[in-house]
Amino acid sequence: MNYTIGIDIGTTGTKTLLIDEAGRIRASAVAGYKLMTPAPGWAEQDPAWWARAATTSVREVVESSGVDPAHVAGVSLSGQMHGLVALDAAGKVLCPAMLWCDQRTSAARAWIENTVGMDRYLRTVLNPPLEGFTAPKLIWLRNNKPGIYKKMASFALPKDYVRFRLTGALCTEESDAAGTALFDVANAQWAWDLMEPLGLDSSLFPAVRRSVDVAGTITARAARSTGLLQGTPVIAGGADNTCAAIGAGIIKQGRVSSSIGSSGVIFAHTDTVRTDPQARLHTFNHSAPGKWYLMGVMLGAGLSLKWFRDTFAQHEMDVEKRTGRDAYEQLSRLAEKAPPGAGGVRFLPYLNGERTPHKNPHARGVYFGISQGTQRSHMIRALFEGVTLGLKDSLDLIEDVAGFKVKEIRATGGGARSAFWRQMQADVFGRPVCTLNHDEGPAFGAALLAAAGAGLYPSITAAVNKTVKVRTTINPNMENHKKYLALQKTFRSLYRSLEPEFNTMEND
Ligand code: XUL
Repeated sequence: MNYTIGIDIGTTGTKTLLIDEAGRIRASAVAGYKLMTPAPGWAEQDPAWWARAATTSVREVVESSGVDPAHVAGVSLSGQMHGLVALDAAGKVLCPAMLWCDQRTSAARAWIENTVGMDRYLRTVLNPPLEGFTAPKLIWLRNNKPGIYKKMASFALPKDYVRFRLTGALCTEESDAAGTALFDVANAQWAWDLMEPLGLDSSLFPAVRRSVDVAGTITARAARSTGLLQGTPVIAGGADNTCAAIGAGIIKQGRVSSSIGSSGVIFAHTDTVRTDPQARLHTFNHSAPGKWYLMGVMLGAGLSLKWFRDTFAQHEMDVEKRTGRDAYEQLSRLAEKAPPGAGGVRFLPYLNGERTPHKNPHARGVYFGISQGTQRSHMIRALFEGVTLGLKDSLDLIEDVAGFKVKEIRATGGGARSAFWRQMQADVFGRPVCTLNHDEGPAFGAALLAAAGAGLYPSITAAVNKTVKVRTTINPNMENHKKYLALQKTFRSLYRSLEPEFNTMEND
């Protein structure tokens, strides 16, 4: 029997899976790390934490599975997108990595848009240089840390940095390169014609592979720290969203997933390049070679719930400590007690600004409609509803742009574990919501890329067809759906009314 390993470099931790060639999970390990927010809107991590988390978790799965390392056919990685790891000529990290949820780069974004012109930019990159993307981070670094920028010889995306540490070879691959917003998405190459106007040296940009390509092999040093054999192939891998999509079987036009983790994502596979004329959706390269996807991203999905738990749910957290009963589970039980519509309370889930559909880093969270009769259960339900309505905004846009009607949605991520939230998704979307035989997130997709890349399967499609199956289908309650359609109107008009306030608030 052959085995593969998938490593997902997430925002709150790294998850590693060891699977057999039939897709069965033999071992899994998680290693957490913190998120640094040294200033409002900043989000940073030390890339060394990722590398350490990857090596310790790989060692753990190799040891706990009892699998002979000689039978590990390949390793691959997935990771949080858009991060910037600045490296010097010797491959040393020059400063903490700026992450996807870092919002400090508004001035750099505006500079890029004015310098190149949005029409020209969108023609090649197909996506605007949003605050969280890598492009404005590079410009921010040049403007604000010129000493570091001068020493920078190349940059890496988070999982590419970890692969570099495992193999000694630095490269990226199409799905993560697309998220830099410096990539020619239709032609799958760096957007070379934009480098000159932006003053970016082409030598900074690493080689681009396909997700299924062998990108290097485990070095002697990495072999010592992970327990793998030196020479084990390391397959390029993909962005966390494409790997999650692969794990959910989204490798065919018409298939769509909703993923609720820290961020919330609606992901639709497309066989051809499709773009939203207003660039509210992202158009990026899939990890399935030669394919693309449309994606709507909300920045504060699970994060909104985490904020509520950490700020207002001390009681539930105490109960969790005493009894082991998950605080989130307790909160969703409480939300269930309130009726759809949450007694008139509305929640706008824009704690860290929003990408889809508003592209506005200045948007903020809002509770609206609180009355004397409002109870805690209403507040919590309103939060679940606000996040789910935010995802519906992306779903509606995707249907418009992709030109097909979404028949069912595959639910993934932490949010899919709650039966209450799955039913709410079905009711808000007005479509059946499915769960899958695996819900291991991007690490599973990365392990499948390793299987395809190492030749255990002829293609990633074959690997997915063999290992990913729909397990359950939840049908929408159409009565509730009607209510949610009405609610969606207020949800949208509230944002529109408040937009001017959001945009000036920061100056107060
Ligand atoms: C996608 C995005 C997030 C991160 C989180 O554009 O920014 O989903 O990849 O891991």
